[in-house]
Amino acid sequence: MFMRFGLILGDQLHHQLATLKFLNRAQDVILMAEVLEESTYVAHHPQKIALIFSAMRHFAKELKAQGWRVRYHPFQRDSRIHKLIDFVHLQQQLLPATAVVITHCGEYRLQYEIENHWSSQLQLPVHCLDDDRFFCSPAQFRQWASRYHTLRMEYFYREMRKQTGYLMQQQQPLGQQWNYDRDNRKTWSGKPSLTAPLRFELDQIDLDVIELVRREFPQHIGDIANLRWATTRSNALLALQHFIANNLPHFGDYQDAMVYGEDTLFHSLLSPYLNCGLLVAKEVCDAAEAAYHSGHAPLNAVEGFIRQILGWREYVRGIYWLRMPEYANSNVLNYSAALPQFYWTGRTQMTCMAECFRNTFEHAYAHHIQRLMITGNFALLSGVDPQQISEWYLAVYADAYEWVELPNTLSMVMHADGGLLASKPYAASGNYIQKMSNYCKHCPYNVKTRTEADSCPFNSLYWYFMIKHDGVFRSNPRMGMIYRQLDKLQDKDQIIAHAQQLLSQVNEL
Ligand code: FAD
Ligand code: DLZ
Ligand code: SF4
Repeated sequence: MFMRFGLILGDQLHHQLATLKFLNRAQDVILMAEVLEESTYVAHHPQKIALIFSAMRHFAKELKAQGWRVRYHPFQRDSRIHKLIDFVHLQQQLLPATAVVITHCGEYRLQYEIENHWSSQLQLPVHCLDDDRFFCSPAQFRQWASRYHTLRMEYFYREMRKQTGYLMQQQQPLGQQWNYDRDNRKTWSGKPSLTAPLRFELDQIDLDVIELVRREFPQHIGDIANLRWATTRSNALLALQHFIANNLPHFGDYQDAMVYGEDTLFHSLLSPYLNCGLLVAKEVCDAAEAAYHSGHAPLNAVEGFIRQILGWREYVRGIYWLRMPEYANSNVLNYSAALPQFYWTGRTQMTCMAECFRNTFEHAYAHHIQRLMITGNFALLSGVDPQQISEWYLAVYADAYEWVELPNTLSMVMHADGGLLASKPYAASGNYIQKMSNYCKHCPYNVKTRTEADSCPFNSLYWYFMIKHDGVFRSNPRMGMIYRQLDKLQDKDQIIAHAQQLLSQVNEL
């Protein structure tokens, strides 16, 4: 009887995955493997590895219960199986497979290997299926992109709203407005009250994996003890319900807020599940839209949330597959500074940065504004090599996969591609951070000054950034006001000297 292997990756843990729909459970065999190469190509946060391994083990168990034949390789550091292909090769020696089937993977590095080398190395046909967990395929995005000179997310998003019908009525956006971003910039000062993220009881599979990660990856930075992520689909569905019930109604208003000691506010914490397959984008958007129609959540919240998934998430994936592999080397500002050590130790006196690092290391999580406007903003202002900061973002978050991390880091944070995603860089001084958070109240630096010994480092670095890149940004119509302000500053020389001095001893900040 003819039999095929279906290889399922750690971020493809979905029961309706294209591979599973394509194969026949009566004759084909599913392969899954925990391997060294995937778990060390960056120094992933221990919680990210534990989430993936445990979710893989639970998923394999569910497949077996449904009648699939599954061959599963648990992690063994000294095994000969270092890479995914090694496991396929081993199974080939045991079972007479006639082909390998795989759903298109999320990272270029692995997809390239599979497309270009696996068939000849295995001497087997390798069929690659489209990943239909997304609303927009790379081919559809390419077609969309070919019609526009500037690839603005907003235009793409409107097209996706029309295609899916989310929050639409007779081809028009509900409320006669596509985007409620302007309503979504409130600061939070204690009300409405916050609900703690759900924590899930650990079962034996979770405990075994935690023990394994502790033992095998001791050098990876991040706490394993605080693992609170769901590792099964049923628990991920509970996390979705928890978000819709408690946080979605306020998601819009406080989307950009940051609060000392509060790590999650009204955010969903769903990205790790969306990205590894425990949840799919459609069911999450459906649940949010239903909450609007039932009167549970207001339009600005639901539109804001759906835009993140239907808009940003799909858009960055499209950009990634459109622009790779050259994209990964983008560096139009010619940045080369080393990533400061505090990105790995978390030790800095800058309270805003220390808070983001604490959240990151404790929970393998930081919300979007912490990533973009604090740790990202600092890397932009201090001229960090885009590849080093990209590697950091890929390592430290439970939701990090290159297809989503790279465009956010290179384009949105580092402006490394010259402004594909954003018409101006997301550079900000301490003034913005003070406006959107209460971090500065807890900080030894003075957010009001620029060039004193205790001045907020973001202030001089911000103006130094504008001065250094005058030739690039002055002509940008969205930055005219900033340059008019810069021209009026009397202390430019002191700013330059102060910023250069900070950068020369950046690890002391
Ligand atoms: P919420 O605030 O609740 O948002 C809801 C969902 O919208 C998220 O779960 C996510 O799926 C989606 N989303 C929101 N913003 C974005 C965005 N900019 N791009 C893509 N999807 C988005 N997201 C990842 O999933 N993986 C990454 O590796 C990743 N790296 C990032 C790196 C940088 C430098 C920046 C600035 C952002 C990055 N993001 C990444 C986007 C965003 O920060 C996270 O998706 C979000 O913080 C996840 O938390 P949440 O689920 O609570 O999100
Ligand atoms: C992230 C990750 C890790 C840490 N480990 C594994 C693994 O051992 N086996 C596996 O199949 N997948 C793992 N993954 C997810 C892959 O890295 C991911 O599938 C690719 O990067 C493609 O997106
Ligand atoms: Fe951050 Fe500056 Fe505020 Fe300190 S004063 S928290 S460094 S913005």
